[in-house]
Amino acid sequence: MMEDKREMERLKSRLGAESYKKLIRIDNPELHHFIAKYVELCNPDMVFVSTDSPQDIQYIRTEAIRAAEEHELAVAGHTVHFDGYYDQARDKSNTKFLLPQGVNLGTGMNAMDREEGLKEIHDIMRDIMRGHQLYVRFFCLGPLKSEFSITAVQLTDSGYVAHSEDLLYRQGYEEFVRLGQSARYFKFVHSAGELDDRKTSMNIDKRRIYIDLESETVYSANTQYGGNTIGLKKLAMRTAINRASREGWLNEHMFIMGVHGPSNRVTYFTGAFPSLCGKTSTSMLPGETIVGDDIAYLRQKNGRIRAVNPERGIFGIIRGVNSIDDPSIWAILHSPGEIIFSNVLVTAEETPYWLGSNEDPPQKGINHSGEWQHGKKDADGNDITPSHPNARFTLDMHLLNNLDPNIDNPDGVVIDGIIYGGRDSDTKVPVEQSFNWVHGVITMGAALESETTAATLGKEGERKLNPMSNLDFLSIPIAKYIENHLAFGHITNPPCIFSVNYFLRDTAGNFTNAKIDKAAWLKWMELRTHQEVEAIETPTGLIPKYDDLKRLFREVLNKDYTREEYIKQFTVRVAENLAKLERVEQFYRTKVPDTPAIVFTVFEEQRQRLIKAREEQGDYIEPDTHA
Ligand code: SPV
Ligand code: MN
Repeated sequence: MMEDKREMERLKSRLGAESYKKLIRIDNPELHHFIAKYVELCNPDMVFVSTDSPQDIQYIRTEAIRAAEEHELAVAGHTVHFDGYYDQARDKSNTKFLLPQGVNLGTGMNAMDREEGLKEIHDIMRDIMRGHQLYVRFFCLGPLKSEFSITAVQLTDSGYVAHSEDLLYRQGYEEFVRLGQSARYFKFVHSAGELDDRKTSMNIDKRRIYIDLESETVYSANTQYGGNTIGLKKLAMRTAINRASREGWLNEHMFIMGVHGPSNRVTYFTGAFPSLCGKTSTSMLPGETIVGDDIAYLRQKNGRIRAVNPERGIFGIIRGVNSIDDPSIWAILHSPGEIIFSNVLVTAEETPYWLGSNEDPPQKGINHSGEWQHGKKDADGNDITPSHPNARFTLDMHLLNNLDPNIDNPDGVVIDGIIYGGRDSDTKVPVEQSFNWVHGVITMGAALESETTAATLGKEGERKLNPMSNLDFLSIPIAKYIENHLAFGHITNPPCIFSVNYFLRDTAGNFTNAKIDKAAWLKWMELRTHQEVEAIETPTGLIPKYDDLKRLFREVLNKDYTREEYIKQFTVRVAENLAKLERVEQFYRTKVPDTPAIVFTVFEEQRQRLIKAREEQGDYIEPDTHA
């Protein structure tokens, strides 16, 4: 691409000598043009190009505070940020793919005509940064100098977004300099838009998140909530899933963790869980090591699957973090270090308080609704909770003491186990292994259901199908996505696939497990990947033997695990499993054109196994009685 001289002159005058010099160290005319285009369109008062130097990083953090998008708290390094009262979560209805004529992602995908969408978002973004400073930042999704990784440029007029990304992503300026014109980067343009006196986005009616797959560019306007604005998180998921599908790898909504087995062996697992189903807390279990809590890039290499975490930080749900269930994360959240709290309550002592913490709830403070006191109601007459249920903490994982040493390994880690988990009160046993890759992909991944919680809009306890917990982010048709998964296992050593369910209840409605029991399930799965424990074959998969769990509960949790608990938890509930099959199959038959035929074959085989078992043993089959 020829550099347009006049455009570059204009850009130089907008950026100022120093930022301009930083930018042109990157030899990439297309990138220069992209930045010039959005500086002219969005028209910020100032532009700051960051090279990731300590001074530049410090500048962004200071500016976020100076512009009152963040406020300092009592503990050194802690700040708080508030999103607007109606801007507290991912806005699914205004998040759309811009698709050219003739491209269709299938039912359930929110999409619109590309030309129309580009015009609309460019109209919305004209002069949108007037009065603001624009930050230009470069990142690398995944370890530096790795074939997994993707470079990305973020334009944002929010110091909070630019600062959050600093904690969550690997610095990429030098990577852009190194790659020059060969960089194949994602582009993100974000503006919080006009701000009110609390520095939150005002024009929520013009909130838009538009994804242009063709140019791998995402536009986000009139919003601040991280899931809508932090380009490298859920916005990059959309562009990366599409790119991955074209290139033959997978981008999953999965944690990556090292499970520590006998004799210092470390076995790596990924795990996909919908929001609020225990994903972060599993990846942070004491005694194990974390590579990532949210997103994984997976590639086949020499007959194995390897994975990297495109992120390096955590944007985690803070609700429910307490000193008893999560002592390590609790300690970090109360120690000096760089942490951004969002949408928590700030007390008179300038400390954060959140729902489900085991401190006494304050009677007043400042929260996402402004000045708050106990009993405050919103415009619709609803009680305002002290902190928002989706309040978050943002930190760099290097603050954790259980960070896995392979976090920055450019070759990733070898994955031996994949876990699918959902919130399921009445059907699936707490842990189960699939018979093989195809059975696991289809009956555990593609059939992943989860019950909605109070934290999401809509009726509580309603079951929703969420294939691989990735449905919200798919940028390819569901059938194609399932096909890609099936093909991905065609290697010498595919990982074992497991399902877990931390939420199974007994007939009286009580949970059959303690939260922390997942520590034992993980150790069992670790042993299974090395074929070091036997399993019992049931119609739906392979479950643990009592004696193995008894030993593991003693070793891992110092708990006495009774045969009664085991039977309650691992009894196969035939009718419920048949009903689940029915629901899931119905979904694929009616909503997913071109579902691979094997999906229905595998469902049918499972159904026949369940029916046969019921004829022989009844509706509830205790674990020790399988034929
Ligand atoms: C999730 O909801 O799955 C998250 C937070 O990880 S968000 O960034 O909003 O997607
Ligand atoms: Mn997530």
